[in-house]
Amino acid sequence: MNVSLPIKNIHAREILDSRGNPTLEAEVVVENSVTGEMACGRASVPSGASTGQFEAVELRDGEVRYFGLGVRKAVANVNTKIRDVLLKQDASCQRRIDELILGCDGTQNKENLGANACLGVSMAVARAAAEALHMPLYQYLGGIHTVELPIPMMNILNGGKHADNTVDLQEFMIAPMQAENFTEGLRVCAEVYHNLKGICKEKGLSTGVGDEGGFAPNLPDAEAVLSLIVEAVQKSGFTPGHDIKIAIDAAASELYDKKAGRYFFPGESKMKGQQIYRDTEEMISYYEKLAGQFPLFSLEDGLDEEDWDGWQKLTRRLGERLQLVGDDLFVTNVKRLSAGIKLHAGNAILVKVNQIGTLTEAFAAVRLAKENGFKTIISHRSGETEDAMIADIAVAVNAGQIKTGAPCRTDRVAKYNRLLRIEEELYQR
Ligand code: 2PG
Ligand code: MG
Repeated sequence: MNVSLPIKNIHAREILDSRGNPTLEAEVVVENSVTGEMACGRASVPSGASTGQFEAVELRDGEVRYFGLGVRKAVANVNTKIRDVLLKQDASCQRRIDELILGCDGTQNKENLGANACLGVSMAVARAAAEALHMPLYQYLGGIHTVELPIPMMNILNGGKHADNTVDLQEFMIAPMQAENFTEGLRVCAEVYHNLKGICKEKGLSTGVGDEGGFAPNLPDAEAVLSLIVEAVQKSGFTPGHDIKIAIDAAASELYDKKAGRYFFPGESKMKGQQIYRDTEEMISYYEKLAGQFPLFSLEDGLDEEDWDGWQKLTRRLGERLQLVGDDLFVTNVKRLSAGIKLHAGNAILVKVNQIGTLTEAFAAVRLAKENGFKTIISHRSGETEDAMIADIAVAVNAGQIKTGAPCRTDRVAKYNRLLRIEEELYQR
């Protein structure tokens, strides 16, 4: 007898994210048609700070409470419209569920219901289905193909919109290249993180952290950050470029001055006492120089989200040497990713489920990327919750890489700890 999992109830509420802003949490109750058992899945929605302008719409109330950031409208949409459409539907048909949500919204960018409303339910349905079938979520989503733990891209130094320091590029991450498994890779990165803290202390630099748990000292430029990280890697007994490589998320759309047609570096300008601008050519040459001096392997959002020409040039110049990751450029959207593939703009995609609003669409982006030789990285947002679903997703789709912040702040560590448990389940039992 085939099992089905009719949805019995759906409920959403407003909770807080890691920045103290409201976000949406959804719960879905299903019944196992064979055993009659009930199961509940809960999921919460993350939120970005350096959001891409082409992301699906995050519905905010715009009222006085919470400075306009309340999500009661999105919550109401779940508790009425989405609930009405999904009650009695089979939670084990994720694609059908997500299609019904899309149909209920009826817009291209989910402005009607809100991508936060859509995603909360989409995720909670998957979790409820996995619960009802007594399966780990990664296995429910990925089946027997779940073999690969992702390499962590650990953000140990924060800048840009994620911190109040003078570092203009948003994220400086380390990745363990030689670790025999995820558990070891995590240890390697965490040790470097602790040594980076010690070095900052010695140099009289702040050890306060940014939104993603990385340190956020005032430093003059990217070279200074990278030198510090290399020092921390060496102090930890690892070889930069061999054991550990470095990734940058420039989040360049945030630096782009549309009118001037070039990129402005406010922190570097302040530290050096002169206005620092770089045009597209200069940005590419700058990255080229950094890649020559430091063991970089990955560069995310090196240029603005609308600069397709620039991205093509960047990919021609550095695509053989670096993983060039589109985050704001692709926004987990198969249409934008298809354009990138055609134009040879970038060679990897950052996948954030809330950029697009349903699991089915996010998985479609991963599939399209893989079919075209693009690398995939499952990513958190700078505003997170204790929900660690991205860990399960990274394993389920064999993404290869995950970006989920520093080994600091429980909203980040929850994902790493979930991956430790998954690795144990898959390989050590
Ligand atoms: C990014 C993300 C996550 P935000 O730019 O990659 O690190 O930041 O969630 O603020 O968009
Ligand atoms: Mg990014």
